Amino acid sequence: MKQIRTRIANWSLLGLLLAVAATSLYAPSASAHGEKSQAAFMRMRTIHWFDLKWSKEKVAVNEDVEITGKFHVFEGWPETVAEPDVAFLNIGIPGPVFIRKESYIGGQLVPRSVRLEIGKTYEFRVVLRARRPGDWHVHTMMSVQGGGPIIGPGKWISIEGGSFSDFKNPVTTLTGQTVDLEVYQESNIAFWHIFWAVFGLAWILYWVRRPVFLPRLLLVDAGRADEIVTPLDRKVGAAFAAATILIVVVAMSSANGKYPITIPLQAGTMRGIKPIDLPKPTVSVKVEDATYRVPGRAMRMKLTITNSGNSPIRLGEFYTASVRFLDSDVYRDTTGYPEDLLAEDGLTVSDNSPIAPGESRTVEVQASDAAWEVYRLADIIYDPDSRFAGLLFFFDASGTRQIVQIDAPLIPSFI
Ligand SMILES: [Cu+2]
Repeated sequence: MKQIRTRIANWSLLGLLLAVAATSLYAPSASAHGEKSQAAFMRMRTIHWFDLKWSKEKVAVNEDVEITGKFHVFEGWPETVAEPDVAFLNIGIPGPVFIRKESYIGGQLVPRSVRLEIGKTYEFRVVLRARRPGDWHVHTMMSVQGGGPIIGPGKWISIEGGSFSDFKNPVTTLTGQTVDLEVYQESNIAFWHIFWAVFGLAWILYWVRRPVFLPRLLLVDAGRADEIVTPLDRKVGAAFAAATILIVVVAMSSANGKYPITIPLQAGTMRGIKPIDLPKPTVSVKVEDATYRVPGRAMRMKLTITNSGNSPIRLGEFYTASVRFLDSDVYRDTTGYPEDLLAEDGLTVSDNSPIAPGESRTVEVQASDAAWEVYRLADIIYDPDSRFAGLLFFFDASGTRQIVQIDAPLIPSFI
């Protein structure tokens, strides 16, 4: 017996040590949080996030960060992802290290799910308030019912200054009272749960003062079950029952007295979210073919670009699945876009001289960066639908931008 016990103790100790070693000695810091492992074609063909801006990269506890931008719901939405009839503008962070103070789509506050329309472009804004010190990779994301999480680009934001315990979340109710949501009603919840736990415990303790199992079993077996429960026991039982009902009723009416105005949970999908009207581009692009090398970190496209506007234009950027490939001769990012997703000079165009109004030109475009591999867009080779989609950004001499969406099969090449 003693030997078995020591053995169990030894093995438990070993297990504990292994668990500690596995969690504390080896703790790699993750740099992407879910999106890499999702199917590449889904990331390319669902939501295109662009014009993202982060108001700050460093904040103190209780300070706000604002994330703004636009997203385009791609026309060729994949079959396996339910249409975004019920979608929720979320934020991808490891728990509430920030709290979401406000979030807007098209200027409308969106605390609930919304209905998005395929093919439309929307403007969004999220206000986050810093809560827990640390370096956090903050993603904008869209949760689509029946489809899953669609994760936007993630940016590192540091919360420095202040401590977790300084965090405050004041809210003024319509009854005129200002409360701190961080701690509001905490002691009330604790009180009632402990109260009822003790109440239940008291009931059990009342009975276990006397021998619990064997003597009672034998009495029942001998046909003398009635002797186990005495008249006093019955009175105590009735007292417990009456007290329970009394406390519930009194406490409920006192809660109603203290909080006379309460509302049910507010819920329901919001319809009629306003998209933005992007001017119809005066550039049209035809994807003649598109390929990528396996293995490799680049994709190539042959594009026929027709400029039907009235100023010469150049191609400045190709965006797909959060990765931005820029031609630094034409366009430079100033928004502090996440480094691992920004290929500052990742876009090479065989002839990127200005395309004159009325001119049509076929060019070879190469989008190349480690991000293609790091973010596993190269893994489209494993996908059941080898088609890509993205946005092209053209600029004229004055910097005016035009956005053209492209979408075509993406064919691997192995030699
Ligand atoms: Cu992340």
